[in-house]
Amino acid sequence: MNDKKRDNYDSGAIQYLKDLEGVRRRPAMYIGDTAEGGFHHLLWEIVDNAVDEALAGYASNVWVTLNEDGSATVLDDGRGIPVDLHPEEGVPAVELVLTKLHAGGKFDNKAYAVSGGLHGVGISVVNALSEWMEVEVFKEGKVHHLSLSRGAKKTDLAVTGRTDRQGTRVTFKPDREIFSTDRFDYDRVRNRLREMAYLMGTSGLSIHLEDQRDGRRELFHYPQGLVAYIQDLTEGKEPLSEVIHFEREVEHEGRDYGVEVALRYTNDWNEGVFSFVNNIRTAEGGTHLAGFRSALTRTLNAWLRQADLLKKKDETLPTGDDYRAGLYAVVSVKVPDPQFEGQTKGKLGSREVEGIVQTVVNECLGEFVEQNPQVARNIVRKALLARDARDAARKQRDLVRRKGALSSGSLPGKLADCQSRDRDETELFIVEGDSAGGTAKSGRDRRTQAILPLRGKLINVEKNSANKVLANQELQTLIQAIGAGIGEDFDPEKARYGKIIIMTDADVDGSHIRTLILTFLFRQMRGLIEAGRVFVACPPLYLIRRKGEKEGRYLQSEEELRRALLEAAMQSVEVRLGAGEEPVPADRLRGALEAIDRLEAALQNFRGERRGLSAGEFLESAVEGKGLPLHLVIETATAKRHLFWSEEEHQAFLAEHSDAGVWEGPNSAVGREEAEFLSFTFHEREEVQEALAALAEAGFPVRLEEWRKGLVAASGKDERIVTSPLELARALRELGQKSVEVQRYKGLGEMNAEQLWESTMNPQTRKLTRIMIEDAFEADRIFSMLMGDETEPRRRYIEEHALEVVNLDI
Ligand code: TTJ
Repeated sequence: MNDKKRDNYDSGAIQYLKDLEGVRRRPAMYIGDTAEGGFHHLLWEIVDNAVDEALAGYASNVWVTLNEDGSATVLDDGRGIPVDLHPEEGVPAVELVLTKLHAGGKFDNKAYAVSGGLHGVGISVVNALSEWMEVEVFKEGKVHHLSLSRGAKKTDLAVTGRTDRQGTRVTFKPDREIFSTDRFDYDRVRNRLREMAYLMGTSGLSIHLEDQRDGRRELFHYPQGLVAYIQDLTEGKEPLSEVIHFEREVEHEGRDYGVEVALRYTNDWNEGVFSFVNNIRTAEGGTHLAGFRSALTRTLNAWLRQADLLKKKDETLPTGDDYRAGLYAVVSVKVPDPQFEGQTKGKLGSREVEGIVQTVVNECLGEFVEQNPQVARNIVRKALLARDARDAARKQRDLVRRKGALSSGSLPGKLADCQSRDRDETELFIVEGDSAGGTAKSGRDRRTQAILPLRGKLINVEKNSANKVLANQELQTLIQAIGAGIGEDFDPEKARYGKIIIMTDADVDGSHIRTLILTFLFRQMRGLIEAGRVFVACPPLYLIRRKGEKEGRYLQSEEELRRALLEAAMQSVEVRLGAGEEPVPADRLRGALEAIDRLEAALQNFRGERRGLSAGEFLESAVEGKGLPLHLVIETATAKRHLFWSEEEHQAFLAEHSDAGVWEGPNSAVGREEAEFLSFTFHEREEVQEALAALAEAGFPVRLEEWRKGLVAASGKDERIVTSPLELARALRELGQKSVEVQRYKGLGEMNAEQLWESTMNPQTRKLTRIMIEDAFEADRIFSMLMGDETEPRRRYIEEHALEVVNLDI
């Protein structure tokens, strides 16, 4: 590097780090939020980059691994991120894309690449929000390695070995300091990867997913692309035809657009239409969907007229709604520089696209119906039936309305209404069973909270016609209480409550009833869910209170319980740094407890049994001046263990044994079974060292020999000698536990009115989960499965998911 470049680079590097610190200060600006959504966003960002390489025709496999330590690895077999020096900045290109904000995805001219689309915040944002990140580029026989942490570079890019493979591998762990969750959700990841595989199937892409935490693995490979998507979406339904598929490229004002549509009609009355722009789902639709819908109605009605299928001259034609019944379709467009609008930027706004899609669908579908009159006839007949059913349902509603069930004037007797008429502050609790309903009635805030107990069997919306559903007593009660009508008459503005909250037990029955209610709302009052007004209450799992006291705290998770027990220790346990010494004062003890909590969290997924070194042995391996080890290499033949404290020592050792197969994590060139050496990285090293430093700051010993002398933890007469930080953590938790009572709740029925209010209904203290239709494909599939005719998949699904508080992937 010449001096000028170096100066450039140094001042650049400082600026980049500042930019990424800005990302850490305001993460939501870049990834939406710091909960589940933003957490997974980091993974989509990395995957998008690998998939772009496949889209460009240079990679055909992407491997995604969810690791035991909470990190994720993405590997592709593409060209590898460039490692050569950037001409102006004098830094390896790979380093630049990882450390410079908005440099991601810009090193190639990718008109419709995924990473240039909706997600595209750049991989430097992932770096900024990761506790650590390892990047390996396999190129021209060499392994180039770079490690980073929280936006900063930890090591320079260096060649660390030789390889036969080609591609890029990125492993990263989202930062616990930023995110409120620390777990990748398998279902969420699989749904997204599967969707990508469908959308990009025809380019030959295979996406491999493996969950190291439980061994699950799946391959997504759909060379038939959207046709396979629609086939799978309509599986188990009665189709009216094969999948109709067409794809066109269109030039418009000098720019290239792509339109691809796959559609199929089935015999059911639901609709499943999904739209995408540049391979990103547009949940709120937009101009492409509008163009598709109007062309569909126009083309089919034109065919209907010329085929003389109307019996009477003045008969009304089916409407767009009638053509939606039983329709399953994917509309995928490629748009240069797309404009997005709407609340979540999930709606395509680009005006020119409507006409482009319209023209393509008019032509292609027009041609299809000309050539397949039998299919066209079936589709059109179905729409005529839908039209008639719509008329009949209207009559039925009028009838029911006259009897009072749908009018807002009369309210069901079971409803305990609230006093307030200011809708924004009101809530309707739908409660399972009369007994919990009674408790809720006495526990509620009468001013703003209404209670509707539902009892007995709710009718299954998936299996019954609209008329029957409307005639069902329990559902009529619910429709009356909400007061906004249903189906096409549904008007969310008329809903009598601001929030609809479903409150059921956290068991199998509870989840079944919750699903029945959600299915009904999804099919008949979808607008409420879309507006984010439907919630699930989260009753607590535990009540913890000090012995002899009445007041306690409600806890929602094991994690909260762990913290609460340490907190209890704070109140009741004395710690002395040696026998006969003064107890550690309260402020220092608090600092120590926080450090211990951090230590336990960092070592929580250590999985010593798989690495051949326990968490305790790891801590014991600390060496003066060098700290904890960074790598462990195991010789498989002899089980001999080699520890390394630096990257250099580790690489030197491996280089010396470079003929031997080394397994270094999932998707290594050699399988774990065949390898002569297993190599592990202790990514938790830094976090553990920081926790130990915090413990030292609170006055606790740094060196192991000092711990060996024995510390004393005591609660009253119960005294324990501990000789390591982990033993201290265990003793504190056990002693803390003795001062409290922990009650586990199995259902709402175990709580009295006051407890139910305090733990589940009080807006100040409760927790609610908002139901969102994040994945309508999944929602539709799951509802059909849970409520449809096939019993086996339903049983399996309920068994797998019953105990999750709410997890319908919607
Ligand atoms: C860019 O243009 C020159 C050749 O390489 C192109 C490129 O960047 N390829 C690329 C990036 N392939 N794979 C990636 C990639 C893969 C993963 C897993 C993660 C990231 C951030 C990028």
